[in-house]
Amino acid sequence: MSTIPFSTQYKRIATEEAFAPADLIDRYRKLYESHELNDPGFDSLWGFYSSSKAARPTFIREKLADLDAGRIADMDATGVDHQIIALTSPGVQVFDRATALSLARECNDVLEAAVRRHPTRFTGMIAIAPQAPEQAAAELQRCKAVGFRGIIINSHTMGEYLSDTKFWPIFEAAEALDLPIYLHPNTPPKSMIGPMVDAGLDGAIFGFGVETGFHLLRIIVAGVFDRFPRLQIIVGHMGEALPYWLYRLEYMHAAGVRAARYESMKPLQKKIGDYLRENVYITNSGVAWEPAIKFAQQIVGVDRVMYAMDYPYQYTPQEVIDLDNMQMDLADKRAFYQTVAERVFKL
Ligand code: 1DF
Ligand code: MN
Repeated sequence: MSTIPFSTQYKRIATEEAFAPADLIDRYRKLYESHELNDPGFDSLWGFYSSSKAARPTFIREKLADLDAGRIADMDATGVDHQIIALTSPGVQVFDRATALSLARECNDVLEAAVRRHPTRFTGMIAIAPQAPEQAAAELQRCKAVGFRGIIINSHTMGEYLSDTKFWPIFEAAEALDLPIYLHPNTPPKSMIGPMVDAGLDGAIFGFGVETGFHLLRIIVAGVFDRFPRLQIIVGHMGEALPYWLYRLEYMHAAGVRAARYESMKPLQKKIGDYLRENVYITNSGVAWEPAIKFAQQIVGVDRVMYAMDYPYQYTPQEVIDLDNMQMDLADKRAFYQTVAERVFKL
């Protein structure tokens, strides 16, 4: 039972909450032990979380697999009314096409059943295999029909980015089905991660943000939102720092385009900030920090910033108290915790 007197002036909807069936974690452990993937980021992340006996990874393994009483008790203890749940990173994006497709389907079935058991507490996002874009689009259709309200993609897929047009059938389907894509972090690919691992900076501490902010930027400068103007992408961790970069991004993008410096860098219909304000939602996953949240609200608007706990990776009850105590108008706080998510996920 909760001993914390949580504010009841709004619902708390947490939008980047993770799960993983125990057998997927087992597959991650075996994939790590096989050294077949040749991905130092995966080895660093799941070499640790799949088998470390330390308290935090043990807690996380147990909680990832729980889609019933334990998870709901933790939500009750932190005043979280509703979780938007997604398969943990890197999802099925580290397996061969056939395995990834069948695993995505299996994991989606597990999550769908949990949402059916706890419809007032859980909403699901769809795991897909970007390795097979056309089949992934079909899985979106199947899952939307049974109640899923978003899509999870864990950044790069074996070193490839969604800015590559071969992945655009996924964007086309997401736009047509009106399903937002949560572009969730992954560790950087082998081509980028080089000197991060030896410094311990490859994971959620920094590498995740570099990789995922970079990925969203690649999507923007490739013209994805000009081609799919109604597409909506959600990014966590305060927009993976892009709001803070925005002035420089716009200045240097315009300069690069004017000078025709890169063949690939074409003019865009809008400024980078316009895409952030029209096609991107930001969550505060991992960042329970008032100045950063207010800055994002100032840059993209109060109607584009949402709450996320990143359960079970950041199950820190004090953070809910800190966020409740932000010096912010009640209407804006309600937007942050509740009403933006209600609109985005059609709750
Ligand atoms: C971690 C953080 C792992 C996040 C995650 O999935 C994750 C972590 C494997 O702390 O290692 O989703 N996160 O979003 O901050
Ligand atoms: Mn996360």
